[in-house]
Amino acid sequence: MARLAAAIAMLIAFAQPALAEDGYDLWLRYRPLPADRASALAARAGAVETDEASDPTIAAAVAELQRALPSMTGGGPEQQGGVILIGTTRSRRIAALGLEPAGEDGFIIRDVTANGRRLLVIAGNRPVGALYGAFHFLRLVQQGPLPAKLDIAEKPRVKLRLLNHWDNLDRTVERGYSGQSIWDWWKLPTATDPRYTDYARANASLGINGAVLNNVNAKPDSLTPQWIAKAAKVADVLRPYGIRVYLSARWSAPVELKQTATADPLDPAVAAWWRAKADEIYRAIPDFGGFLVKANSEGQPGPQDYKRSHAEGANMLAAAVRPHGGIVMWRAFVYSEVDPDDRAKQAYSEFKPLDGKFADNVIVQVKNGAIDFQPREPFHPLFGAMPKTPLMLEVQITKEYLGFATHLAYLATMWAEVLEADTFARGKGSTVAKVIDGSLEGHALTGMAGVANIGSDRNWSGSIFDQANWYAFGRLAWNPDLTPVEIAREWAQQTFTPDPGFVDPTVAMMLESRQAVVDYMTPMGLAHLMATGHHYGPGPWVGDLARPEWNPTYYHRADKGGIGFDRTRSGSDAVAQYARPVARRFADRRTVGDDFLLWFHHVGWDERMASGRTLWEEMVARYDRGVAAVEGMNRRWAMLGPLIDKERADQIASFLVIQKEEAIWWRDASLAYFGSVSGRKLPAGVRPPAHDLQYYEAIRHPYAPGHH
Ligand code: BDP
Repeated sequence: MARLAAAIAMLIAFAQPALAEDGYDLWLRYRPLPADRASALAARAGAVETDEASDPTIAAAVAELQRALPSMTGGGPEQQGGVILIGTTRSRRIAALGLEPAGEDGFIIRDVTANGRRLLVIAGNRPVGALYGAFHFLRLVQQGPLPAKLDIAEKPRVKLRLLNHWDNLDRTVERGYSGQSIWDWWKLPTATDPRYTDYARANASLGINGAVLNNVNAKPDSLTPQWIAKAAKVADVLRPYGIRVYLSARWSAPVELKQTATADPLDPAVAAWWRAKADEIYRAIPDFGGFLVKANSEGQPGPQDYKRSHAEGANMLAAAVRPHGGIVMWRAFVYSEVDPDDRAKQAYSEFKPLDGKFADNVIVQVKNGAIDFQPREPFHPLFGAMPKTPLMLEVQITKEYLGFATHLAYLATMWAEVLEADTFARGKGSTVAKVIDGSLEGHALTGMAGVANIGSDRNWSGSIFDQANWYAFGRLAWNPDLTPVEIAREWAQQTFTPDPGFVDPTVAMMLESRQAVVDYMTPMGLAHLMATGHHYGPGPWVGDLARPEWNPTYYHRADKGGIGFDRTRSGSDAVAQYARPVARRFADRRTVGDDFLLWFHHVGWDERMASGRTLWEEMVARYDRGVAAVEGMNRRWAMLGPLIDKERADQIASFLVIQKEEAIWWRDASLAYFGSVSGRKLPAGVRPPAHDLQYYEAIRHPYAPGHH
């Protein structure tokens, strides 16, 4: 009997977490380290100590270390070596060390000797700083051998680091390609899911500190007591991880809920309703972050329905949440079918005159480009143009326009391109990064939002490589100056293996991947050429939709003579919305560069490009280059896949095949169409499209995911 009990105890002691590599563990895999690294780690960090275990955030940090370290070192409690001391500067032991972490969310990781004992200290001013420090430490451990002495101090550059979930109350996800919403609204608030905690851990590991739970195309129901209780339950689970909950608010909610006669922001009854609603939400969620609003955009109601401005609308809501320390994120993604002006100009035209008119707890949320999350857009002209208003950057992590969840497109390169772009708002060096981190104009309220790619799929993001985009978003929101290559490297090291034989070529593939998508979908500054509705696959021929600016033909303007949207003075003059040096560069055919050529210029098919080719030949070459890049990725993965686990390797391999087929589809359909419009023949030796144009035009995909 005793022997049996002992055997069971042994089994329990040696039970390892299941090692299935289905992607669920993301970059927090904590797999056993090779023996030398394991013993070095145990000697350094065999046990965890804290004086603040009663704090739920510190407890979460300790739990993470205690889950990770034994798993990586392979050691049970008897193998303890060095000690990690974790906590805040409020703890006496940490205060005695004289460490000074920076800011509210910053942390320090340092090897110290105290009373003859070697300690690895992870400290923040607040518990969440310590939590971020713990995750940072685990990131380093998973990346390879630790340096002999750690002395790290970090703090985030941006205050609001938020995911925007476009999740509907029926659990569908607008533009979501990873299954259903992770929020199982139907079962909330009584039942939660362990996934919520793992979601929180993953976000906290990156420093993401907020989540807007519901779609910007919001329903009024999400503001009813029933749904507030559900959101409150989610907030309870996320809170220890430093993540606040926000809600998208539908402008006309009080009217639709039959509680006010109007949604006019200047009507006192409307303001009173929102104040009471905010009070009610804060009673349920004391640290509620605030509201995100899509107003007067794509059919959504808004203050303009009552002849009031965006600022009047935003300020009314801001007053409602102000007593509780809440904020309003007001989206600048607006364009109107009754405005005949270039869609790319409309957000600037509406918002620029409102600079200085927003309350100080309002931040205006601006997409990276002026149209709509296309594979490549020049930076949005509002960046740098509203110095008196805090602006937050909105990027789309879910790949609505870059191949859904199957195409490999690493988006850090796209986001870095925007963050590094120089607005010249205050002379050279006025990058978008400095606009959104507040340093250019001295704003304290700063932010970056990413439209989440997270769903109920076992691997969270629909594909393994799409996890890298969630990861990269969080890392860039923490520090917009991190480079795509360093982010890709640390992600791949943690997600797969630190082996450079795998990591180096995988990172190289990631870095090329977004340009490949640009090349096979929308080369040379083209944009918005996708099929209608679901946005899956090519539709450059579409020109019969009700609203002019929904038609691909509106964007490419191809005819017998040439292609491209003239946004110079001879056209829509959108270039004039940029600061002078930028406007000059974009307006000049010699300086605009190939990447944005057709975004700003209408160019003759036979005009010569820098390469010496005609425009038509250059476009053909780009489409071919895009397809070739994906073929190359398939070949490379055939070598790399065997270096990792079969389950993930096989899924990646099969998705690369889908990407190849669809790259060819995009290329063939686009060339068939543009060839027919231009009347130009394919250059000698170029493979003709597999089918005629009618074939591509007839393709329908009524059941593509993510549609709304
Ligand atoms: C577009 C999406 C649409 C969103 C909209 C937005 O197609 O589903 O509602 O952006 O950002 O790209 O509001």
